[in-house]
Amino acid sequence: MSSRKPGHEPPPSEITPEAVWLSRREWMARAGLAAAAAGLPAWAARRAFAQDAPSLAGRPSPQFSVMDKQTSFKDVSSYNNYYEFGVDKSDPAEYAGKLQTRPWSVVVEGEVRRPQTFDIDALLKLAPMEDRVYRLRCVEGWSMVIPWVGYPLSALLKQVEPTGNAKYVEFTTVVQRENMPGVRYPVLEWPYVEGLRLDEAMHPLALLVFGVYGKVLPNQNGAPLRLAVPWKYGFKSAKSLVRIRLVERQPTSSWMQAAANEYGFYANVNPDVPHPRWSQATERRIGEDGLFTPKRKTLMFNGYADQVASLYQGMDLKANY
Ligand SMILES: Nc1nc2c(c(=O)[nH]1)N[C@H]1C(S)=C(S)[C@@H](COP(=O)(O)O)O[C@H]1N2
Ligand SMILES: [Mo]
Repeated sequence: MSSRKPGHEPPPSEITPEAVWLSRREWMARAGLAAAAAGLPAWAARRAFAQDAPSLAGRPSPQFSVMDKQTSFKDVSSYNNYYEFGVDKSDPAEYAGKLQTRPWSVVVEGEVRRPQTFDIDALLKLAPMEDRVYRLRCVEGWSMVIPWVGYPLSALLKQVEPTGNAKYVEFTTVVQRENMPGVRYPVLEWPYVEGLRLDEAMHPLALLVFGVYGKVLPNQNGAPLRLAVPWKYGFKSAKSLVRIRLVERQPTSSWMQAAANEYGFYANVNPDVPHPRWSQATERRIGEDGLFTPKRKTLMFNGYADQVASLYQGMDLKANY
């Protein structure tokens, strides 16, 4: 480890997950000590120290990044939807400190030639990390601009060799009953399940995310790994993944299960197709919400139409909402 010439930073791809994990433990210990010293509750310390999370660098990916002003780390990590921790925007930041993100593995199975269980440390090494700035548009009418760190989901799916029968991908996220106060309530059916068509999942924009702002993901953002599917409403970007199943038939997501007339399988951002309770024509960009700040016009496919519109050629996007 110490044989490097001074002045030579290791390239991001050479930063080992072991190093990430060690510094993470160190960070937790520091957070704990500081909490005790300051007489703070543990969650307050975790929040205060969130900015000191271990770094997770990626190479910049301008081709897959937007130029919009980025939402602050504070807003990205304190205004969240992660219903397993509660339905208020502040609940995930307050309660997700309890989520156990190690040990962690992800089962990839179903219509594949080589089903495998991947340890999180293997996943961190599977493909080169990239820095990508994506828009995130929540169906509730707000949006953010977030610098994720991750690599294309396709890199993982190729490892297991999908069979000709694989048409869809089903994503299942973690349930830790003791650590997730929200799963006591039947807001959704737990675990949280989402799905993509296989060609959507293989699209280069579909990102498997491990970090944000050059750091390991805060738990409230879906540690240790989550999806970012930027042309779809935020709920498609499932957090804290534990199972990925390649299937022949369209999966039923937790949101479809809860209200099929409100949440469809596709959930492509579309200003012309209103949700039954909310117009989707405009959005409030978090951090820009002054009293006189005009709302932004929501863009078709969240502004990613050039890259993804061809996936839906000939489809009725009102029927397939
Ligand atoms: N497991 C799980 N994943 C989830 C959710 C959730 O409640 N549980 N909420 C979704 C919704 S509605 C949105 S808008 C995004 C929010 O991601 P962020 O909090 O990192 O901005 O996460 C999505 N992924
Ligand atoms: Mo959302």
